[in-house]
Amino acid sequence: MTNAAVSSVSTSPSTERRKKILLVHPKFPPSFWSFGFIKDIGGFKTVMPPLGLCTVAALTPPQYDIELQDENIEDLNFDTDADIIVISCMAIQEKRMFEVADEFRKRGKLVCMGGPICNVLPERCRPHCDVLFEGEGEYTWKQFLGEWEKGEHKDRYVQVDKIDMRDSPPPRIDLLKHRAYRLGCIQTTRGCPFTCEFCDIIVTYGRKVRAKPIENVIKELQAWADAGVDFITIADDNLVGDRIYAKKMLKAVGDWNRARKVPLSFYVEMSVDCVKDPELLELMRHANICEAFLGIETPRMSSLKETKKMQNVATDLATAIKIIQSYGMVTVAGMIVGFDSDDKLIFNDQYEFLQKAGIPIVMLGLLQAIPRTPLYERLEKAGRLRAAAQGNNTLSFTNVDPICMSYEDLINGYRDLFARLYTWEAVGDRWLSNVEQWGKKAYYLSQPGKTGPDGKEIKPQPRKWIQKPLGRFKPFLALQTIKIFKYYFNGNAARAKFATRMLWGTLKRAPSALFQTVSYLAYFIHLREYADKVVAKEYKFNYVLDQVNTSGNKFGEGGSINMVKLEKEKKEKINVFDAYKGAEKEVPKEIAEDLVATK
Ligand code: B12
Ligand code: SF4
Repeated sequence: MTNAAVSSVSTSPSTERRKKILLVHPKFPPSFWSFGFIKDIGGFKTVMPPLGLCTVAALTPPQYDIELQDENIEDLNFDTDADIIVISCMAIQEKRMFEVADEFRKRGKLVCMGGPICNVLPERCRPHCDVLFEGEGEYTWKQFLGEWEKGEHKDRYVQVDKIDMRDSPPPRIDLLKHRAYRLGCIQTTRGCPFTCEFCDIIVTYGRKVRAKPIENVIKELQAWADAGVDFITIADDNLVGDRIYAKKMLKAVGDWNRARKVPLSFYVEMSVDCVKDPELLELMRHANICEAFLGIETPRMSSLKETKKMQNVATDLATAIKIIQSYGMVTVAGMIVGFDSDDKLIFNDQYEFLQKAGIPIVMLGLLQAIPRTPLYERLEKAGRLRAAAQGNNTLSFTNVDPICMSYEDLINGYRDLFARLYTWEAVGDRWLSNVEQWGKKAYYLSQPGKTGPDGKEIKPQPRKWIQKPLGRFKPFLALQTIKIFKYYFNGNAARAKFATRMLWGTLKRAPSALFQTVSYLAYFIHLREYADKVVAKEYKFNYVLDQVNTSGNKFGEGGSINMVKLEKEKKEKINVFDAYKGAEKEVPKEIAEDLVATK
């Protein structure tokens, strides 16, 4: 562990009473993922709990009292008797985070900041906090508390070396008001072996995949199940970054889950190269993974090569999607426009690809240069950063100067494509195409020579849809269905036509998935409203850099510890095989070949 201290600060802690720590999660602005437009229908206040804060709570020794306030579910109480305030969030919450921090500091509170925003924009956080934490908190938080107790803590702690995941305790989910959240959340691994140029994950969490012991994963799942939660996000950066671990973990999770009366259903994020491993896909089906976010980015090979997403270059993307869907999953695509190779034709290319692949949910973003990433460094050197970075890449704004078209053409093209993708007709086509892969009419995608877990070649027939995506029956679901139908059948002909087509189309293709379609009808209300009310609007981001240290660059970014450079300095060559260190003998021939192809 390497910690960089900037200066010592002496604040004597109170010794009389039990000390208290208040953990604060600031409010999200409306976003693609906020589900802000359907909170009423869904009966939740926000999508997911702040796992980082629950982890910090679990790292805190028992002699402290802890309270967690999530502003996404309740108003914050600034008049607290807490000794320490911890604020953690993503860059998208930046504005609110700083307001909240300033308010607590006005009241004389010691404010600590950590989380994804501090990992990439520490210079901007600096003026708003007393103690700044960069990187994973498993070691630095305990170090800080020990030093604070003695009145000699520092004002900055940086975790450079990656932590051992065995030292990451089960998050304190007992602090949460579970009913206010749509989903629970666990993390089984951190890091990803790939090399995508724009990605901050490999900067913060590294390219060597580190995993939690599988027995801890099951314990965490049991805790969520005991809390009455049915839907879980596996918040791994790439579920299949280490396929050997992923298989063992999914087998254990599947066995545990299928033994339950009503299995939990899972949402995951993973790279499409998983398609080359049918055993892995079969285990995902067994575990009851019902939705998968896939980082596809673009159908254009030149853009994929430019951004070093080699695992996608080596994959037939449209076919890969159909195969993944046939294992019972709804697919979500992460797509990006604005690569250097993107000209004005990219908007139509993206549309054609997404409709052909039939990916119902598309998170279409603009290429953004996140500080500390290799992309940021390249563009900074080339003088192509046009503004300060901000945390939401699904707004009509980017900090990158494009090459093959003007900035205005890029923004307008992005907006038009977003709107086009979320017309009722386009959504209906993509949804039914996905559902088709669960039904009898699924056109079989053979994988010649590929064998299933039983060692036999996979037979050319559709897989039965065995997913259980809906959780336990709750009376609230009936009310929810009424609200969804009210939205679609309230006299608006286009909506009614869409909903009828979705329901009837599902009945024809995979009748057992009918209620799955009903629940996604709610999802599409949010996405359609987001397209109309947020993306379609002009977005201006004029960042005021008052008090920010701009010695690194004029945007107050990147001048601090640069993890990419540090990693390079270590001269430790990282390659995609690193995830398999110590288990080389277990790497099946076909995975090894695939990894060579994606290096
Ligand atoms: C699950 C997840 C989501 C969930 C929501 C999670 C939530 N709480 O609401 C969903 C899918 C909805 C989501 C959405 C988005 N997400 Co998201 N998400 C994640 C993911 C995969 C896991 C988050 C998590 O639970 N991590 C596990 C916890 C334990 O990690 P952690 O919070 O970072 O905490 C650790 C350290 O940061 C540190 N720490 C944190 N706080 C503190 C405080 C102190 C005092 C200390 C000492 C340490 C410390 O210690 C912890 C343990 O090591 C991360 C990737 C990742 N690996 O984290 C992306 C990530 C956080 N998301 C990201 C983004 C960009 C988004 C979106 C803005 C995308 C978009 N364009 O809409 C949206 C915004 C959300 C919204 N509601 O509007 C980025 C954030 C980039 C940044 N630097 O800000 C990440 C890093 C992924 C990425 N690289 O692209 N996301
Ligand atoms: S596959 Fe995903 S997590 Fe891995 S480097 Fe690429 S963008 Fe980052």
